[in-house]
Amino acid sequence: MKTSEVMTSKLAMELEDKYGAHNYHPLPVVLSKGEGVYVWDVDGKKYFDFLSAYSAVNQGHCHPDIVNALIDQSRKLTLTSRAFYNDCLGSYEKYVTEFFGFDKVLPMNSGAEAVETALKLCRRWGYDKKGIPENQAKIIVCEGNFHGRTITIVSFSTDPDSYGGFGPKTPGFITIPYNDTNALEKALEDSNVAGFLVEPIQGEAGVFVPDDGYLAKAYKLCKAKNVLFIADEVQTGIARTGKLLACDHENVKPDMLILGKALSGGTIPISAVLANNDIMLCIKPGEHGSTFGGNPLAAKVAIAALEVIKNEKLAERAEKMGQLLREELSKIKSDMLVLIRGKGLLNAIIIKPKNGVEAWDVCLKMKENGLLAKPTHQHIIRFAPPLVISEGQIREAAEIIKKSILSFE
Ligand code: IF1
Repeated sequence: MKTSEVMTSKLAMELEDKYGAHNYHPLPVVLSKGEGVYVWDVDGKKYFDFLSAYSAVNQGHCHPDIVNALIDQSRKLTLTSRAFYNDCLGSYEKYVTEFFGFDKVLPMNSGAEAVETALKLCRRWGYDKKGIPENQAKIIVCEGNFHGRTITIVSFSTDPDSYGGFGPKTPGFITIPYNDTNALEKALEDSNVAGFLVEPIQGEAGVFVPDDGYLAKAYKLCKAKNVLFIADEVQTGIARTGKLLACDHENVKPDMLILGKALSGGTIPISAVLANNDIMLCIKPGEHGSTFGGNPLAAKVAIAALEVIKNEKLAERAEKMGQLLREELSKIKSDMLVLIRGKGLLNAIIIKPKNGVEAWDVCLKMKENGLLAKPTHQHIIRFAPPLVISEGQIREAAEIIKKSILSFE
């Protein structure tokens, strides 16, 4: 492509189709700019971003404080590898462990890498500290889970689109129904269980909010059987659900906390596993790591991203704006809108198909009207705007959602 060629929507989609793997089915919109709660397409049309890159952009697109931290550090030192020390990582490790209240952090890059790290840590703790016989450790996971796309993670997925055609599966996982403490209690009878990996709210499953008390009961059952409670807060964490962590709604302090996405404010991939010494020190030098894990650039960006969460009180804002959004959506009178659910600013609606119109068509109509969202599974539309959204913007966005749904009446 000649550099002078204008990037039109048509050209952008053609290039991706011709030269990119077909592992996604994006909504037909080509974005070129983001700021706060808004994104713009290549033709200059402005949209509310109601997906926030699946909760990676909690602080709003291109937040100036985070971008400035990125620019400043990128002019000094971006990557040393962990073969050497650098002058940023230690301060970040102190900052983030104090921010979330753990002894130590193991810095990684993608959410899936952090989940894999937690699984390795859990198994190693099971052998070294719980005395599980070698290669017998089991980890309990929930039906409807989404923890990433690696072979081990999809091995314990219950979604054929995730695991189909990628066998053989990694062994050592027990699957139980989500939001079912009786099933968990039964599974915990197995003395070789080392951990329970759970999303405090199942995002991909369609913003499935468990019953009040589920997390606290599950945690208690795990402690009674000396099993690690591992919270995957890659999507629910960092203020998204109206508290710093979704576990905070039930005052549950997980044994291992997995973070990603908004840990960088959506600038570069940054993830982490936090735990106390008795777990974290089970992994010895040379037994785990990654080229970019804990790089100086990520260290500075992550501090800036968390400072924004704290200074702009984004958890409190998510709580308030989420309530307002659900209130506004509940005023929409349409038999297509059958359910609204969520916590903070992690919400979803369920669309009942009507005259062949499905959630995808509603998303296309919302796009036309200036709001971007995408269905998860066939009939569920997730609404997760950046947490910096204002009351006026919530009302304006709700109007767009209402107008779009009623256009099919
Ligand atoms: C995609 C879903 C959401 C996650 C939880 C770990 C990860 C994710 C709870 C892995 C990632 C992303 C992946 C992204 C779309 C998005 C997603 F639709 F795929 F399922 F949010 F619900 N734990 N979720 O939600 O983190 O390796 O992606 O950094 O397109 O696959 P990652």
